[in-house]
Amino acid sequence: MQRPEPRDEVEMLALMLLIRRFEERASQQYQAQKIGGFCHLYIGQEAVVVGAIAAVRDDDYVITAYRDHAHALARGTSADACMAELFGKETGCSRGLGGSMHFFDRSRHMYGGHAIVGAHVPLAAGMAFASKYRTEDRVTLCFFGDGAINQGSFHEALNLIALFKLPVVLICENNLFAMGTSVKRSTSLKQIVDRAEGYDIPGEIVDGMNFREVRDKLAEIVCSIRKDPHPAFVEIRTYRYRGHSMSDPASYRTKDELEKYRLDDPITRLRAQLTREGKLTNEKFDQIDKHAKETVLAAVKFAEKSPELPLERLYDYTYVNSVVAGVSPAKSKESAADTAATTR
Ligand SMILES: Cc1ncc(C[n+]2csc(CCOP(=O)(O)OP(=O)(O)O)c2C)c(N)n1
Repeated sequence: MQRPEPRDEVEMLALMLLIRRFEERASQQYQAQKIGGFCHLYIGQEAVVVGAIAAVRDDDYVITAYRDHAHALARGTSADACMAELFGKETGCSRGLGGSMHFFDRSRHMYGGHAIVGAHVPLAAGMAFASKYRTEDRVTLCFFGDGAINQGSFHEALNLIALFKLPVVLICENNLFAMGTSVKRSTSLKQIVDRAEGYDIPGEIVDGMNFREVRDKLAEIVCSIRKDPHPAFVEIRTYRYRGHSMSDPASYRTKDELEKYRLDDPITRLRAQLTREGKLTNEKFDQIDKHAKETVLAAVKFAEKSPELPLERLYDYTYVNSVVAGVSPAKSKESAADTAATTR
C-alpha cells in the first residue's frame, strides 16, 4: 500500500499559522461580543491536527469533539465559512446553526464538532464500520480529549471497535486538563495510552508539539490500517495555552508551566527545523504570517456582512429528511428541497 505523497511542510506550517491567527481573532471577536455561546480555542495544539491530516487522504473521515475550529480549517474548510459559523451566520459551515462546537463539512469528510464529551466515539465506530462494510480503504480519525477516556460511551465504542477490527485511529489529544481538572486527578492510569491495552488495541505515545513526529507516526499507522483494517490508539501529548473556554482564566496552573510549553511551541519548532534545513527564510515566514492574518481579517468582514438564517428555518436540518417524512409541517417547500439535498 502506497503512502500518500508527503504534503509540503511549508504549506503545513502555513496551515498551523492560519489556525493560530484564526483562533486569536476568534478570541478578540468573542470579547467584542460578536460571537455567542461557548468558544474553545486550540492555540498550542496545532501540530496535532495538522500532523494527523498531513498523514491521511482527503477522503478519509474526521470526527472530533467541541474544540473543533482547527479540524475544519485543517480539512480545508475556508476561514470565511468557519468565522461565519462562529458569528451564527447562514454562510457558516453549519449554516450558523451549530456555532463554535458544531463545525461540520460533509464535502471534506469532517463530521463534527460534538459537544457531549465522549459521545462522538461511537459515531466514529459507525463511520469506520460503514467503510469496512463497503470494503473501502478509508480510515477514520477520531479526535477526543483526555476527559473523554473515562466516559461510558468511550468504553462501549472501544470494545466494538476492537471486536470488529474497525479502521479507526483513536487520537487522544492529551492537553493535561479536562476543564480545570488535571488528568492526574481524573484518571487512575499512569499514562492514558494504557487505556487501549484493556481493549487489545495497539497504542503509542506521540509528542504533540512536534509536527513531524505526529505526521510520521500517523502515516505509519494509517498505512498499516489500509493494508489490513484494525484500530490504533495514539496518546498525543500537547498543551492548550488558553483556558478551557473563553470564560476560564486557567488559574489552576502556574505561569511557569505555561511558559515551559510556550518555549516548545509547535509553530516555532517547525519554523526552526525548516530554517535550519534551508527550506524557509525569515522573509518567507513573515509573508506566510501576513497572508494568514489577512485571510482571517477578511473572514471577519465576510462573517459580519453575511445574513443570519431566518428564524423560521431554525429547526431545519434537525432530522434527516424530516420535512419529506412530514415531521415538520411548518417548513416551506423550498426548505424541504434544501433539506433533502443536504441530507442525501
Ligand atoms: C458528558 C459530558 N459531561 C460533561 C460535559 C462538560 N464538559 C465540557 S468540556 C469538558 C472537559 C473535557 O475535557 P477534554 O475531553 O480533556 O477536552 P479538552 O477540553 O481538553 O479539549 C467537560 C467535562 C460535557 N460536555 N459532556
